[in-house]
Amino acid sequence: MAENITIEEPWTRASLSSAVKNAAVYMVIANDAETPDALLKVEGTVADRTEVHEMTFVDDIMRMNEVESLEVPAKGTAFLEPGGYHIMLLGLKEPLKQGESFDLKLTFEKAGTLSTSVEIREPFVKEKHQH
Ligand SMILES: [Cu+2]
Repeated sequence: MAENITIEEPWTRASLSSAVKNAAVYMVIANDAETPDALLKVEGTVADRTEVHEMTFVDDIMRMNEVESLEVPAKGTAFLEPGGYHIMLLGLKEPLKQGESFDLKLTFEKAGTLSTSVEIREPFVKEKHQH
């Protein structure tokens, strides 16, 4: 049942320029059911492809791998956050503009398909002061 799944605070960053063709989307997925669920598929119209990715570091080198499914534990949460799991938008059709939003459709193994509105926040700006 879709009512067992709640998407909290879905967000991404605005594109710094039109040359940027990819973006990562973050959110918290809460499962209120007594059984685990899994995110299987994400669809949207803002990009050519939408994948679920995991970011890992191997010998200090950042890698991103597509995952077939992302488990959401029973009575638990799955965190999609910078440095970990994220939804990857590949081939953005238009730059993402701060303050706007767009829809994504998420399909879960048990809860079925639900739609969420992703908030576009300020672009990533490199820290000027590094120690
Ligand atoms: Cu990615």
